[in-house]
Formats: sequence, C-alpha cells, structure tokens
Amino acid sequence: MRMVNLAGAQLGPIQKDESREQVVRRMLALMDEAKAKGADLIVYPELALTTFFPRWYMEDQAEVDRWFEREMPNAATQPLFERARSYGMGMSFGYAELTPEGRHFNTSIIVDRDGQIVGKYRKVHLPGHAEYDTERAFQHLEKRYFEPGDLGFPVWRTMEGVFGMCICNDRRWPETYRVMGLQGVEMVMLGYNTPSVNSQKPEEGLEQRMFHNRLSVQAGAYQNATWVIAVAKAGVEDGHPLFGGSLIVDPDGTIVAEATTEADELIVHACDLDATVFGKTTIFDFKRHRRIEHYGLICSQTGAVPPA
Ligand code: CDV
Repeated sequence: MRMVNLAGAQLGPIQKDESREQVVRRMLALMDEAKAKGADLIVYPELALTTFFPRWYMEDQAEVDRWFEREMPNAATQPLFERARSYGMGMSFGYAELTPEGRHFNTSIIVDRDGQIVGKYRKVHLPGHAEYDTERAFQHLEKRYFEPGDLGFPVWRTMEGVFGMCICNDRRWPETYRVMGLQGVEMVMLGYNTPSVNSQKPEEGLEQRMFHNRLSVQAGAYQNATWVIAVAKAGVEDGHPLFGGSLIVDPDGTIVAEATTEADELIVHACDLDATVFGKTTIFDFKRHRRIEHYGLICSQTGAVPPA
C-alpha cells in the first residue's frame, strides 16, 4: 500500500476587498485542521488567494495586474510554505500568475513535503469570453485576462506517487485526464470556481450543475484508474454565488468524501495509490486496448464537423 492522507480544503467566499493575508490565515487554519486529522497532502481551490476576479470587467491593465502574483512564494504566501514544511505536508493551490515577461496565466502548483515547488500547471481550457457581454447576467472574462496554458498536462513523480493537476473547466474535458492517464497518473488535483447559476441558461438548476461536476470528475477518475480530488471555492462572493461540493473520487469512480457546505470546510480521505493498479492493468490497460489508429481526429481538429 502507498498511502496518501489527502485533505481537500474548500474555501468559502472571498470578497473583493479581502487581502491575501486574510485569505492565507483561513488557509492556515484549514492546514492546522488537516494536520490534526493526519493529512500529509492538502489541496486548495483555483485562484485560492483572491475573489474570482474574472467576473469583473476591467480595462486598466494595472487594475487587472493587482490580482496576479509576480513570484511564488511571496510575502503573503510564505507562511503557507513554512507551515506545510514544518508539518511535512505537501500542498497544491491555484493563483493568477504574472511572469517576468508580462504573461498572464491561471496557474496551480504542487509543493512537496519539504516545501519545494516540484510542479507547475497553467490552465489550458479557458471558459468564457474576452469582451464585455451584454447578454449575460454576469461576466466570465477568463479569455480576457489569461493566456491558455503553455505547459500541457505534465505529471510529476513525487511523494511516492505520480501526481498531476488541472484547473476547473479542464475537469470537464476527457482529454485532460487521458493525457495524464497516458503518463501513469495516480492522483489528479484540481480546484474550481463554478457559478451556481449558468449565466447563459439561468433555468438550469443547481442540482444539475453539481451533477455535471460529479459526472466529470468521476468519469475522469474511472476511465483513467486514478484518484481525483476536486476542491471548490464556494459561497457568495460580492453577490455572486459559487457552488461547493468538493469531492474525492477513487480510481473506481466512487465518491469517497464530499463537502456539505459552501464555507471553509475540510474533507479528508486515506488514499492508497496502489488502488490504481487494478484498473490500469485490466479494463484500462491502455497499452493492450487503445486503438490509436482511430483517434486521429482528436488531435487534428477542434470543432465538430457533421457529415454534409
Ligand atoms: N472557473 C471555471 O473554469 N469555471 C467554469 C464555469 C464558467 C463553467 C467551470 O467549468 O466550472
């Protein structure tokens, strides 16, 4: 058995005027609770340090850039790195990254139990739009503020396993999990900020939206025989509700832990990475069963092209 005592640290809402330091204090409280519960790896949401700012339309680049981190760790996040290291706990969290070259990404990192950043992922599937949309009840401007990730879907051998990351909308795409599955991933860590209301389909109920969340994560786990942890930022941010439902899914596709609130909440589960072996050597033994001669379209076109 290769055990990872996994904690998902769901964050409740972060208002626009909350500072990084205030948020980090909440993250530290969840880390303390995780330690008390025996966790050795903690996962926080997408854009964990601030409100979900892409809902706000901004034209002034300086105003945009104040939501971004120019280095990691930095003064505000250093306490997270220090405490995780003192606890011998790995961690992963998302933040808005501004590179020295002036590029903007929606990023997450994996930090090992010695406090070293061992991996970085930049969100590939950016939802939403780039210009103000008068038709929407609220905006989702990720395509305005971020470039699509340029690092692909790498995995890392660390903490006695094979770990990968993706971010929010990526979880809805089977390609995300399969590219990591083809590198033998054993645990996928992801964070999300998902509005409780679909701005383009307001009649869609919350239950349906949460069903799609579970469906995507469970399918990705089962079809690639990997653990998946998905962690929400939840609750009402400046009048805009985000759903919770953070969950841990085993390599059989079964939910083993799920959050019940829309507040700061910890979910924990003892995950055996060797539980991935059965799926990877039977029904999803890729080497024996995949038929790549039939999959060319997946990498040669984006949009669907029905027959004439
Ligand atoms: N942050 C996200 O990527 N949110 C999307 C919403 C916009 C649908 C998601 O897939 O949850």
